[in-house]
Amino acid sequence: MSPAAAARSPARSPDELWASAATVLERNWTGTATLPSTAQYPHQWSWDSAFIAVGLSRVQPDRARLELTSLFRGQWASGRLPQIVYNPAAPRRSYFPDADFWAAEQLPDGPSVPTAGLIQPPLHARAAWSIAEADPGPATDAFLQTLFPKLVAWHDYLHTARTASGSSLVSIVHPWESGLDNSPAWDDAIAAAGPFSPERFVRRDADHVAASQRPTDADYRAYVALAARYRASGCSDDVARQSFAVEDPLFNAVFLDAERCLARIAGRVRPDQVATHETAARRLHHGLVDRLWNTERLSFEARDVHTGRFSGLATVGSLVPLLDPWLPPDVVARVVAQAESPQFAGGCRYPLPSAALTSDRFERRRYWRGPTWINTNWMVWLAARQAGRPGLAGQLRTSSLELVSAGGYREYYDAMTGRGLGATGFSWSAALTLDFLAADEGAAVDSPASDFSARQSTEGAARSPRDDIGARAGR
Ligand code: 9WN
Repeated sequence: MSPAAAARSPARSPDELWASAATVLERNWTGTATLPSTAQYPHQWSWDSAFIAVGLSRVQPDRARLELTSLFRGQWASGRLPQIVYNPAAPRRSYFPDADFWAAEQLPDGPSVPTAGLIQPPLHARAAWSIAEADPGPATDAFLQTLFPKLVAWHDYLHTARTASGSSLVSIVHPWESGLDNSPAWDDAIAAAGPFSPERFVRRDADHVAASQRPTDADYRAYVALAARYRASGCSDDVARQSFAVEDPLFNAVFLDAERCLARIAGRVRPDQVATHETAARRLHHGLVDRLWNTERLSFEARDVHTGRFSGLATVGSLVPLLDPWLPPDVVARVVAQAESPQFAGGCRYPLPSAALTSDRFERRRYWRGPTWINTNWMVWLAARQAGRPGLAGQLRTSSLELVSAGGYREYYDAMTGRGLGATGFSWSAALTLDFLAADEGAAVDSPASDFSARQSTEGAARSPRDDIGARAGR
């Protein structure tokens, strides 16, 4: 850690953080999966489970494997991996939209357990690879063998069913599919998809979190109306038929990274398929650069598939394509400069704000329109390490650990003051804290094999918080 970072190191010791993060995950564990937050989100969410599995791989790899295995119980015959796998033990009316809203099991290709019809960013191969790195051995080998075809089916679904004509990129057909649900990047595409016929529903999301930190009623009405339209289309895979269809830099960069991870997993279980997934990652690279790099604003931006127009907005999602290892050096330099500029890290005490601080759409406390999130910090941290940018990576790791240390494991945080916002006892904030703490800060990550051996040798030499928690968890 640099002297500057050390001077700003968290008030709570790494051991305390480690233990408290593991406790949050323990509390949110249902026996087969981890709830994002018991009161606010009482089901299993797709990309949450991936982040959670990354963290669990550091403390309880058996549980990390079970987390992903139970999520894939909800996979549809088409390969679709849904946004939510509903928890039968959740109290009735504790979350909306519920399983009855989707009635997904009634669709011809629907799942055998109740799920939502939408999807979320495909981080699952990254999570599986994290498990492979953290816990090599026969249990992980067997797990990868079983999971590999399911990951392939999920990725195939995205490549074939979710791309607009002539594009290699995935389109999201609802803001909830982005994971950055209320981002200002969707405002124009939502407006163009309206007007929306009124749906009868009761919001549950402001039961536990202040309404000022959640979407406005108007935005929520649009989300529910778009979801109802999608359900009415039979959760159609025809992107052109959907009134909201957007190519998003974060979603597609995560997918590119997932294809690279799947190529590595193939190297373990199906060497004949390595090249297929490397090629798919390359296709996504070309799509990202050709379609989502705005050469006028020198920024990655979401693009409306129907109008071809860029969102015109920089959000934290604009920085995630740094995960692409083939970006031209001038694009890498520009994205890093953007991350460090007054738009993002340079303008606040606790980066990275979810929307540019300089935008007139920035809202300090409303979810995804300004606050800092641990999961986006983690993705840009991973990307910055991969891109050989230790300064940015170190800043994001320190900022994240300071946030959870002072504010607890909250859903998001005020980028100016660090105040915790949204749900409490939030699983991915806890899980990714474990990953930040366990990571060897100096190691390069582009070559997973060398990264893992470097980490093993440092862990072998020094007492790690992981050893304590492993012992407490009875490993
Ligand atoms: C809708 C569970 C999810 C996250 C999303 C986050 C929020 C849900 C909601 O919570 O979305 O999916 O009801 O607001 O935006 O990224 O997966 O933690």
